[in-house]
Parts: sequence; C-alpha cells; structure tokens
Amino acid sequence: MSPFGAVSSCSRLCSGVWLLKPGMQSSLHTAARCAARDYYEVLVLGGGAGGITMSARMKRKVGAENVAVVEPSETHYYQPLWTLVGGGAKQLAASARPMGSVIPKGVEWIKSRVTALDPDKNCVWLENNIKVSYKYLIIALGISLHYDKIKGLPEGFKYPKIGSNYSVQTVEKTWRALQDFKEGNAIFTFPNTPVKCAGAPQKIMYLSDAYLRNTGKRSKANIMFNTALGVIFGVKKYADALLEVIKDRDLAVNYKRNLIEVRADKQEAVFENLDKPGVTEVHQYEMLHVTPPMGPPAVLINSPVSDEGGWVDVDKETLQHKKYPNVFGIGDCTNLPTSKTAAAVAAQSGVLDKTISLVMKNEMPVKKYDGYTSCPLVTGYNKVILAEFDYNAQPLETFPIDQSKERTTMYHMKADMMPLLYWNALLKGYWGGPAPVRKLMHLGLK
Ligand code: FAD
Ligand code: UQ1
Repeated sequence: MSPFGAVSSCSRLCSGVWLLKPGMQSSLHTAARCAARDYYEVLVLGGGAGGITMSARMKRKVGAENVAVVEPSETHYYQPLWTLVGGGAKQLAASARPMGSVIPKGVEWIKSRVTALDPDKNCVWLENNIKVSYKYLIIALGISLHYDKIKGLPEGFKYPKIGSNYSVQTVEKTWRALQDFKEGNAIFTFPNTPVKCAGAPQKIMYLSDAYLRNTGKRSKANIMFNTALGVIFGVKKYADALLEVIKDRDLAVNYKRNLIEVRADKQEAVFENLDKPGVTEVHQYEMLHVTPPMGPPAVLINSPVSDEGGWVDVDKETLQHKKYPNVFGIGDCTNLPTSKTAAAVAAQSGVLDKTISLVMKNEMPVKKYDGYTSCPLVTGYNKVILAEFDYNAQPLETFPIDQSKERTTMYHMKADMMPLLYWNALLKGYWGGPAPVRKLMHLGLK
C-alpha cells in the first residue's frame, strides 16, 4: 500500500511543482501525470549526466515503467560547455535543456529531493516525508559547491569583476568581468578540495589570456593561477605540456595558495599559504575567477552508503556498493579514485550497465572500470590538449597522435562534437566512452 495512497500521492507530490513551464516537452515522460508510486525496480537518484545516462540504460533492461529518477531541477545542464560560456565562445542557453526532455520517455520523473537513504530497508526518503522503495538503487547525486566556505561569498558575486564558471548563476559573470578588464591582476583559483573537471579552473585562464591578447589588453594584465595544489595537473605528460604553455604565455603560477576570503567591494582576494600556516596574502584584482570548494552532497554525509569522507563507497572496478549489493554509484558523488568528469561518467556507465545485468541474474560482476577519465584542456579559442588517463594517472589516449600537443581539431571536438555526443548518445545510454574507438584507432599501428 502506498504511504500516501493513490489520490493523495498526486496531491502531495503534485502541488504545483509537477506542472511544466510552457514550451517544456511534457509529452516525453510521465512527470506531469503524477503517476508516482512507492516502489520501483530501479530507482535512480539524480538527473545529471550519470543519472539520465543510467535511466536510459535501465529502461532498456527492465522497461520504462519500472524505472524512476529523483531530481528536483527543472533544467538539465551540459556543464562542460560552461568553460566556453565563461570565455564568451558559447551562449549559456546552449548548455540547457528542460529536464523533462532528457528523462527517457516513460521513465517516472519524481520531481523531489532525496533527504535520506535507508539501504538496510531498501528505501529512500524524499521531501515531505515521502518514502520510495526499490529493488536496485543507482546513486548519481553529483558534487556540491560550497562558495559559502569562502568568507564574503556568495554575496560578493553581486559586485562586478568576479565570476565563476562552476555555477549557472555566475558563469556569465566571468565573461562580463573579462570584457570589463582594463588593467591589473586577473586571478584564477583552485580550492583545497576535490573538484569536478580539475582542468576547468585553468582552462578559463588560458581563454582569458587569449581574449586579452586579441583585444590588445594583455600588456596591461598580470595573470596568475593561485592553486591549493602543488602541481599544475596530476598526469606528468600533460603537466609538462601545460607548463610550456604557461611559460610561453607569461602566466604566473603560485602553488599551495588557497582562497579564503573575497572582499568584493574592494576587489581584494585573500589567500592562505598552505606551506606556511597562519600566513595570508592579499591580492588586488581587476578580474577574479573563483573555483569553489566542493564536497559530497549533504544527503550523503554520514549516510550508510558513504565512506568516511561522505562519498558513495563503491568497488572501483564494478561500481557496486561495497556493503549493499543492490546499490550502485556513478559519477562525481562516488569515491572512485579518478578525476570527476562527464567523460568518466561515460566510461563508468558502460561498466555499470554490465555490473547490474549480472547482479540481476545473481551472477558476480566481472566488468572492470580502469578509471578512464578525460579533460579537454582548452588552451585558447582554437586549441585543446586532450588529456585522457586512467587510475594510475597514465595516459590512455583515443587517437594515435600526441594528444599533449595543442590542436585545433581537438578544440572542435570539444566545442562542437562533444555536445552532440553528450545529448544524443551519452544521455540516451549509447555511449560508454571511447574505448572501442581507441582500440580501432590503434589497430592500424600494431
Ligand atoms: P551532475 O551532472 O552534476 O548531476 C547531479 C544531479 O544530482 C544534479 O542534477 C542535481 O540536481 C541532482 N541532485 C543533487 N542533490 C540531489 C538530491 N538531494 N536529490 C535529488 N537530486 C539531487 N566533464 C568532462 O567530461 N569534460 C569537460 O570538459 C568538463 N568540463 C567541465 C567544466 C565545468 C565548468 C564544470 C562545472 C564541469 C565540467 N565537467 C566536465 C564535469 C562534468 O560536468 C561532471 O563531472 C558531470 O556532470 C558529473 O555527472 P554526475 O551525474 O555525477 O553529476
Ligand atoms: C567523453 O566521452 C565525454 O563524455 C561525453 C566528454 O564529456 C563532455 C569529454 O569531454 C570527452 C573528451 C569524452 C571522451 C571522448 C572522446 C571521443 C575522446
């Protein structure tokens, strides 16, 4: 028996939030029809890259009517485009689609937020104390942004000269700050936490450098990358290439510098020196790009499915939960020891599909995720270094060319091909990462 009953479920779940805005493609899925039930064979938490991809794959496996996705947002964003939006090369609107249009047809959209997980009872709790049970659970809740951990933010974003490509609210401010640049320091930060797309904090620096050169303002700019890390990138092959770019373009890198405060009214950024506890540095800025501290979603902290850090505790090769065999994790919310990207989600989705198939047949999962992840390092308006690597931080490149070189072809792949691949293949459950392409491409060389 449903905890809210057939009729009351509609009224409780539907109070306004189920209605779609004009123009949204309500016919593509069942969210607007309030058919929420209290049990699904497969329940997916999160309607981002990992959640939508897995619901498409699960629909093929068990039928749309047996799958539901819990997701509160009206809009699904292709976040990788935000680097280019912040650099003025793409419009924000191109990164957005109505959530209803990406949820696979027939799959239930539970437009709510997960508030607690109870894997011992095979159920989750949603807003308004609604309980939903499952046979299999896929957790794809992403990573949370914590601008509020920097003193003076997020309220500092109401001032000009400051932006952040990491949030839909602030990404267009990056482009405005860049266009507004007159003279002084352009500062780009990297926080002291795990992040998604670890290359993005520096990609916007390279775009800004290129923009200032194109507009004749580069000689008036002092560009610096203040990073909490001790290296520019975690894979030596690409780090070496990036350090060359940094030298060529006269960019300054300050390691072990962590942004702790923004005085946006005075255009000042305060950094702690991680090598010298208690020592802080204040920099005046003409432009500031903030990469916020990040962490696991609040609902996962101290949850039974999480490790001590709050990340979903999964087997690194099969993506099956280490303690609950009917629970799986994908993407940024997991403790998979690889760089958090949509490219990683793609490779993980193929493995997880196989893992779940076997678990459904009471067989042992065998497919092994190698940690594949990729970061198209945009180094200009027509240049990309395509970093691809595995759990061992070893390059795992798709194309039989030296991908550490800046290439225009790779820029077009990032800017024009990847969005198509994302919307039309990944989110539809047909793209499990480039491993088959890599094998084909490298065949000719053997
Ligand atoms: P997300 O796609 O973030 O989805 C998480 C979903 O969970 C969201 O829809 C959220 O609303 C939902 N959610 C959160 N809490 C709850 C809750 N309590 N209940 C229900 N739902 C909830 N990747 C690349 O591969 N290449 C790139 O070039 C690249 N560049 C990037 C540049 C930027 C500026 C950014 C921000 C990201 C970039 N990424 C890139 C990273 C990529 O976007 C993410 O790694 C990817 O989206 C992760 O997918 P996910 O499903 O784990 O999380
Ligand atoms: C990828 O698969 C992917 O997910 C769709 C991305 O996210 C947008 C990427 O940025 C990249 C680089 C890949 C890998 C794909 C190829 C063809 C190298």
